[in-house]
Amino acid sequence: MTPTITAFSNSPDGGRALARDSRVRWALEEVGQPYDVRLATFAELKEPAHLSLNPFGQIPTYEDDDLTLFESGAIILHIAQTRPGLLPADANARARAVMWMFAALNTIEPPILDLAIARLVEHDKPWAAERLPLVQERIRKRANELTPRLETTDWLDGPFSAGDLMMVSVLRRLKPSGMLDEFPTLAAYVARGESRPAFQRAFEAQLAVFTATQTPT
Ligand code: GTB
Repeated sequence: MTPTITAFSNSPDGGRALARDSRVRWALEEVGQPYDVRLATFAELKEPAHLSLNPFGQIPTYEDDDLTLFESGAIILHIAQTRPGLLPADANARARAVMWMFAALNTIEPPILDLAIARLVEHDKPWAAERLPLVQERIRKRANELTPRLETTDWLDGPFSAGDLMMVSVLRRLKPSGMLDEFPTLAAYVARGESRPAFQRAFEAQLAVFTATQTPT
């Protein structure tokens, strides 16, 4: 059966592939798995039909036969475990690729998410100007810790894996703030990820949705 994922019908990312359906699209493209997309508005995400797929009322979700998943990490791990292309065969190398997926989601993404919230949601709070540099410093700390790992190799641990797919996807969220440019090694790593044909296909697919749903002026 062809899996179905969910995505925003009108993504606030402006077609830049920053919403989390894009990382799932990329994983599906990497393994050559065709997929369908069901689009949802913010309001539809909070209706019972979608809440039965994801109790948190968010995208992305993944449905394939009798399996329904939410959480982009769980979805990509499932895709990588059930189709060749995103995880090494060697058991230890496989465990390390999964470790990098968790590092991306659990160590690198939280301060990046805090920055997005600080810029988009909290910017008019009286304490915003004081908080922003603290959040930026937490990102710089992690970025500087990650940088040496990528100074002499293209990918985190051997060939491109689901760990790289997740790390590149997470680091891309530093682009709107301009902070990715502070870290040339990481910016080059992200550019390598984005130059992969599978990423390009995923990017074009989400952009086509965004373009089609824009109201002509
Ligand atoms: N932990 C979950 C996962 O990894 O799947 C988080 C899922 C999540 O945050 N989904 C967001 C969502 O559905 C979309 S991706 N939000 C709607 C809601 O909560 O009501 C987050 C996102 C949103 C917008 C941008 N952007 O505009 O750039 C980027 C990322």
